[in-house]
Amino acid sequence: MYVKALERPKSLFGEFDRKPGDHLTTHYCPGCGHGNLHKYIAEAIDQLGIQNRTILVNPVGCSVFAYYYFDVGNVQAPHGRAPAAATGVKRALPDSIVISYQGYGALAAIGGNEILHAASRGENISVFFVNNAIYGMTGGQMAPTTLLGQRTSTSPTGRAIDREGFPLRVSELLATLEGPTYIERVALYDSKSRMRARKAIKKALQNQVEERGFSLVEVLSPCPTGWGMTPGDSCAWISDHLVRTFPLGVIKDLSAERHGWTRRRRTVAVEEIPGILGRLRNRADAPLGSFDPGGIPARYRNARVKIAGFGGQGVLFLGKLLAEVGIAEGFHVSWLPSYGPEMRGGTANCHVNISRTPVGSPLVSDPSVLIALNRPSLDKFEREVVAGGVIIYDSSLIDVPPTRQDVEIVAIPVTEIADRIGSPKVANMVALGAFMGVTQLLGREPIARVIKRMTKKEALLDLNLQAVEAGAGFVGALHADLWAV
Ligand SMILES: Cc1ncc(C[n+]2csc(CCOP(=O)(O)OP(=O)(O)O)c2C)c(N)n1
Ligand code: SF4
Repeated sequence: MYVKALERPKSLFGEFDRKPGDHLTTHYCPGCGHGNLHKYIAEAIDQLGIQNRTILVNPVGCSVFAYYYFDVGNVQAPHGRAPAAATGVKRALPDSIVISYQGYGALAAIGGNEILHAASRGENISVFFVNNAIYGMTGGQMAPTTLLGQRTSTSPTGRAIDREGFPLRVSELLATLEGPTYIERVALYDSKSRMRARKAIKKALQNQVEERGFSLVEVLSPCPTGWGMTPGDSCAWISDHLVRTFPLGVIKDLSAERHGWTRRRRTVAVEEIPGILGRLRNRADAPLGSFDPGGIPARYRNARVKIAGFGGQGVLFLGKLLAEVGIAEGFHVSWLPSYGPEMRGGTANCHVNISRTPVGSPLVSDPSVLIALNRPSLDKFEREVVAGGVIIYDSSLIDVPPTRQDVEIVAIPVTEIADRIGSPKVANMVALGAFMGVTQLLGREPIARVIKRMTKKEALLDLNLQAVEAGAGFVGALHADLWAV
């Protein structure tokens, strides 16, 4: 009689589809630690009963093909970006159990920033990372964790402090942050250390199931190929050398005191959906301020506006103001600034969407309205305007008018009007008035309200309001049928 003591965990496939003609072997080298680690993770998934809600974020590195072996949900992240991808998956599917699996090159070198911030945010994910002190997949190059004196393909005479600096202890570094809940370093070199690793892996997953927050297990793992050793010597090298620089044990553990650590989206009950859709529809149909929506020329109802000029002309403020008024009027809006490195005198432009339907992208690459306040801006953006759109430009600064025949052209001496009112600073408000008059999109009353709220200098308030009226009045004279002041 025999007792079956070892069984393949259900969360690992029995056969692998990776290579035609070979369904039974993995791609790992003999004696590699990745295989053990896969098995322990799969066992823990089985024991916790979470196979059907586990999503493994696969890295780039030796374990890039992990999705051939794990019978769970799988996502492939670019090199080093697994914690960011895991964050996205977990936020989108808070009930899933998300594993970020990485080598140390991915985690401590190119992805150092990703792991730092995922840990600092305390994402409720489980991170398993394999420290084999080199870059395995690409040929055994030096990694941040390479030991002092260790020879690798890129440190053939041994890692030296004066050339390559010290090995990086990421686990200790992360443990200084408030975000992480549980961090432990384990190893795979004998049966005792493997048992310890098993327990730590299960704990990291259990923490996530119980919503205890960010858990990370660092695994000192043999890489016979990269180290140029036999599997047996690799295990001995871990216990004799690697653990001296990377001591084993629990580095941080707040598991007992943390819970409810998942960021939950508000779930919507099925019966709520008609009400929500009704609200959205009403919003899109809502009367627009003091204006009859029928009065807005159809081409401006989902206005895509680009405003451009010199830095210091108030281009960005004008865009912000349009967006704020749009919000006050119940539109969907976005505002995206773009400016050069100079604080003054450089170029500046901004993209504004004021739309009756949700805005897909804040980028306005095909404006229906261009407000150009200097010549370089007109030269640069004139050709972007959609046919049937409008170009409003400052004719006091731009002496060469636009050449487009398929758009409406509104020349308005913005700077001159502002000077006459009393300050060149209010040129942007003159342009706002022109926009208001031409598009009929935003009401005078909400504009005045938002200007009052956003004008910091009391002395400028009256000038701003006058400037808007003057701009609107100027184009009103041109568009008497649309705007009467
Ligand atoms: C953005 C990017 N940079 C570099 C690479 C090349 N690259 C692939 S795997 C790898 C190193 C992997 O080492 P590690 O993360 O330690 O995993 P291991 O292979 O040791 O398991 C590198 C540098 C890449 N694929 N993508
Ligand atoms: S190179 Fe090293 S880490 Fe990669 S599969 Fe081979 S033994 Fe494993």
